[in-house]
Amino acid sequence: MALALNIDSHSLLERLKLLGDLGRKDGILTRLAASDADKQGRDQLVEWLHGAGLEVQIDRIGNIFGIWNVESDIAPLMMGSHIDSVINAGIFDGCYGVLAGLSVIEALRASGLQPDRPIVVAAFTNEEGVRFAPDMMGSLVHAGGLDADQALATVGTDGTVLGEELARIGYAGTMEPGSIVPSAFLEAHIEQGPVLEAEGKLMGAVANLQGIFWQKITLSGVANHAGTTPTHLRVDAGLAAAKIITFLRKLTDRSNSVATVGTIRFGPNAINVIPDFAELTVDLRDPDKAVWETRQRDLDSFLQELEKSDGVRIRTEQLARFEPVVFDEGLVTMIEDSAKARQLSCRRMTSGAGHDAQMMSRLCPTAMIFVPSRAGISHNPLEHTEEASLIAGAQILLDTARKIVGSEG
Ligand code: HGY
Ligand code: MN
Ligand code: MN
Repeated sequence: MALALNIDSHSLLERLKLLGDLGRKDGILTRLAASDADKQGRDQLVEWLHGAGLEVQIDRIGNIFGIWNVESDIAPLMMGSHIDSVINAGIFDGCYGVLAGLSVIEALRASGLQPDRPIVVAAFTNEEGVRFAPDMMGSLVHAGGLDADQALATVGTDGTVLGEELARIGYAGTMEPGSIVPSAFLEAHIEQGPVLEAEGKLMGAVANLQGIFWQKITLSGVANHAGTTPTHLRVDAGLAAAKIITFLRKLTDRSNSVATVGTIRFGPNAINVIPDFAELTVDLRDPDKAVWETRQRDLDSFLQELEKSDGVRIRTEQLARFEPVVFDEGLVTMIEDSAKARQLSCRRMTSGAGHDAQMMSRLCPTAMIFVPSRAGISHNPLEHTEEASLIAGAQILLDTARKIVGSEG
């Protein structure tokens, strides 16, 4: 019978609240990658990692690693997620996975149990991709999917350069990205969707994660007088942009696909001038690779039609394209068994959101643990998960980690 081991739930919950306040301005939490707010969160995390007795390494893309060095010829178990946020965010997205991973390491070290391999907790740079595209950038570079120098040269939505921003906040590390190739990667995360709560399930064993396609679309029309230009003589970039938004909803309605136009801007952006410029971004996802690829082709054909019908010129730029991934069956089963052993209801599920685990699955066996999100809300300050679920999820992470590193006691 394995020795029961528990995480320090009080410290996990306290740290989540504390980290959730770092970078807040006028009550709004926005901790965009490589910003001053991100630095505050990073500094606090590094302090906690040192306090846990871990070796701290920062790589060239600013990924942070807390390492429990153990003499072994087995590659490390890695757990982790991200601490950067979207705009006006909640406090659990990403942070939960990093702090749960840290609490697991602390519980194992306090128990005196000796793992059969090193254990690492990671906080990956720029998972959200809101300031610098693509998202999951730090873990993508770590997994070899994007060249580090190319990533560092990325220009953000605010015109800054990622590498310069990381240097400015003191997180342009020296370790070569990808230096730590784990034997397994586990990520605990809030579900950010409605499924677990709707089904009254406490845990999610994430078996797969949907494909993500991000594209910037720029439309050029003809600026003209809003009052004197008859409708049939207009070349209206704003109208064409609106047609894209409604097309995407029609394309994905009543399907497994989801499409979002989250940003849009017009030029010259004046109340009485027909816009000659529109720029928007598309986020298009589906768990089925073939369907996801068809949707992208459908969008492409629609844009070609739109150029003809509206006389606008359209340019597209791909910002991210990550295929659906299937996680490691063995690890998913381990997570299910850990939940069962603690009589926690659990169901297998797909992740609608992108995660660092999506990238790490290119390197090693990977899986995720989900805990319920109240009303399925996330990327919103109302994001909330009950304390009991946060603790239970971290416990499952600990129990699963113990199975992997042979510290069942
Ligand atoms: O976009 C996503 O799904 C993640 O939150 N970066
Ligand atoms: Mn996240
Ligand atoms: Mn997110």
